[in-house]
Amino acid sequence: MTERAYIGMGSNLADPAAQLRNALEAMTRLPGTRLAGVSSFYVSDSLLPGQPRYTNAVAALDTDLAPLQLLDALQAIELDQGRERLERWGPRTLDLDILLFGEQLIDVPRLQVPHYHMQARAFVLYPLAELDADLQLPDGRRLDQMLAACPFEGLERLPALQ
Ligand code: ROI
Repeated sequence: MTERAYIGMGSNLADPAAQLRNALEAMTRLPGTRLAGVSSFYVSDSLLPGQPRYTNAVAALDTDLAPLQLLDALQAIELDQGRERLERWGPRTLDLDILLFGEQLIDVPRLQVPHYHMQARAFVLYPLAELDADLQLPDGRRLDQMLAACPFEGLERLPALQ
């Protein structure tokens, strides 16, 4: 069965926008998967002080992969782009998070969907809303209500690529 998954993307090292573009290219090559949409790129300060600024975006994938297969594939792309897990929450060349996977609620040690922190993160919610402003989460929360509680403040939307 094909499911619509939303992927949160982030980078704050080694030309972040290029990291995101490479990751999008890599996601188009995933088996049984179609890249259905990409948000604008947004730049914001790190939630942790002392790190370089992040570039973030959200991608929509239509995929026949199972959730953990998709997670494996995304982690392989992270590793391929030089991600080293040196410290939790540390700066990273590429972070790919499954935010939503169809209507599924997933809670296993490797994967929690909807993604835990998405409701508080403007750099996730605003790009997600570009792709589907009417989105309702499988736990009943509505994206427009989450946005109303999460100021745009501090986000800088980059102009679209030509
Ligand atoms: N801050 C921003 N702006 N974007 C991120 O993707 C991001 N990721 C993180 C922490 C360090 C929490 N801060 C972030 O993991």
